[in-house]
Amino acid sequence: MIKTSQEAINLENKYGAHNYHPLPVVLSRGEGIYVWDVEGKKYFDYLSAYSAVNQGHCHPKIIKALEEQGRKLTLTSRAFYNDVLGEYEKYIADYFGYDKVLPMNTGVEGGETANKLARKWGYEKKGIEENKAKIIFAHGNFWGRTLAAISTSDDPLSYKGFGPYMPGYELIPYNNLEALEDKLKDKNVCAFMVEPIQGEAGVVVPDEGYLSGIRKLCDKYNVLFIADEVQTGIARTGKMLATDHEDAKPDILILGKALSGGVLPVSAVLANDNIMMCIKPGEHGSTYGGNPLSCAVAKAALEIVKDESLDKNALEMGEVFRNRLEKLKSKSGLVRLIRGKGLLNAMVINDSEDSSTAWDICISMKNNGLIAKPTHGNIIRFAPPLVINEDEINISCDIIEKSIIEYK
Ligand code: IF1
Repeated sequence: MIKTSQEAINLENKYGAHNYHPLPVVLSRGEGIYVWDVEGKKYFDYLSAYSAVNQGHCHPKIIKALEEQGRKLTLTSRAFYNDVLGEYEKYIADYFGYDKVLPMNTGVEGGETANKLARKWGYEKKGIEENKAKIIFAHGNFWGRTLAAISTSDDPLSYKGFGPYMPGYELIPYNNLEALEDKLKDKNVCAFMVEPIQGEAGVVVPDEGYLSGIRKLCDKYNVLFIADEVQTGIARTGKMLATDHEDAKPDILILGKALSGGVLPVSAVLANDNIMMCIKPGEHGSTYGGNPLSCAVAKAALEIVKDESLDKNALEMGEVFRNRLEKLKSKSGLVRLIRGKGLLNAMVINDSEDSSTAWDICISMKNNGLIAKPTHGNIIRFAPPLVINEDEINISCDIIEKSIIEYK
């Protein structure tokens, strides 16, 4: 049993791969918007596990679903039917307005599934020559750590040293419809996969009209619009989906993270029959994909988003948050800009990308009772659970303000 934070850190250093550089805080309890460290210190959680804990830590309704199903049937594999999957599939397909869902586990498995679906559709429905299908991505994209996902990355931290890379991918600038139209004229292009707001790139919000422009161009050139809503979905940006901010319904929708409220890995790919039925029995799968425990947890997590109007709350609290931090710009030369939508926001620090300023500010916020983490060097992402209220936003902004103003 871990008694001190240092003990936990030492164990992770000695026995765990060093594939992360965590903030020096050791969490041992979570409830709603708060987490506590081993010594019992309380923090506002402003990362929400990269937007997986939108419903708040250990939401009682999700934990109840986990316990009840966990005592009954957790995993059958898809070799057999079970009495939970079909009901969940209907629930989530109706919830987002698609014919069908293909259930997976992690976000990147959702992305891989979407890529396979798009290629298969390209060959069977668009008539692209076998092995010639191309998928277009935007510079700054991030959709996970598999070899395909790093093959589309232009961030050396993601791809360097892991080659050779998956062919059939091309990159264009984000938020640029002319560049997109240019690429879509290529008959071998089967899809354009994009985040409606780029998360890891530092909460990059595209111009109004970008998403609906993608929709129109994909219709014009018979190309599938794949929306990676693993981070922006499930009410994070103030709408159920970030693509709901415009007339931009994707052909393939990828969900993950908060689909399970941070309780266990659940992802999903949604599409209509003309696309989904291109994958035949035995052509794709996963041991845990669609397991009864995940279905019960995900259904509860989705019900909460509607019951507690988390999209509306994220929209309103996001306004309060950005208004507060905008004021900070005039009080401190450290804050270059604030950007975001709903409760997916970021602060760009007035220092170079490779400076330690953003990290140092996160350390000082931690000492003041709020945990957040820089994405790239000089950008701090702020993404609290969507259940946060106005008083809690103001108290946490006091902490952010204090940490920035005191920073020397
Ligand atoms: C890490 C951040 C990184 C994602 C989008 C798919 C996935 C992710 C838009 C894959 C995952 C996680 C991965 C985690 C840190 C975090 C992250 F953007 F959220 F901050 F890295 F960029 N699409 N994002 O953001 O989902 O397979 O992880 O379930 O790898 O360090 P996953």
